[in-house]
Amino acid sequence: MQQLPSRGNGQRQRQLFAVALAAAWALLNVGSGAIAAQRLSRYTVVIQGAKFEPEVVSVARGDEVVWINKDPYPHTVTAPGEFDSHEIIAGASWRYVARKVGEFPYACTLHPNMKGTLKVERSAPPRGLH
Ligand SMILES: [Cu+2]
Repeated sequence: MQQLPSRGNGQRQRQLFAVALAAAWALLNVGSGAIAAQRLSRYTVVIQGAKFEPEVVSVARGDEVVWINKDPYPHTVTAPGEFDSHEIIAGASWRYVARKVGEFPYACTLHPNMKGTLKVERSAPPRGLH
């Protein structure tokens, strides 16, 4: 009689273990999915107050950079000979896929004091260090 409850507990523990295993497996799958999704990243540069924020952005080759103009007037993102957004009107954005490795200083042709730098590295920088 006294052994029955303990046998019941053992079964319950095995069930809990199975549930824990399933949960761990689900977490692992979610984790690897997140890592795969991070392989190509999207970076955002906000244009506000006639400034690029952040001024310097470091990405990996293949990453996408989006400049969002939050000013009520147009700007450009122009690295002569490399890339040129042309006029990004108020509230609009411009997407660029960084395919070429290097360091690209750029400016706004409408406001030459507005400067930024796009750094494109061969491989992804270690996560959490930027
Ligand atoms: Cu500008």
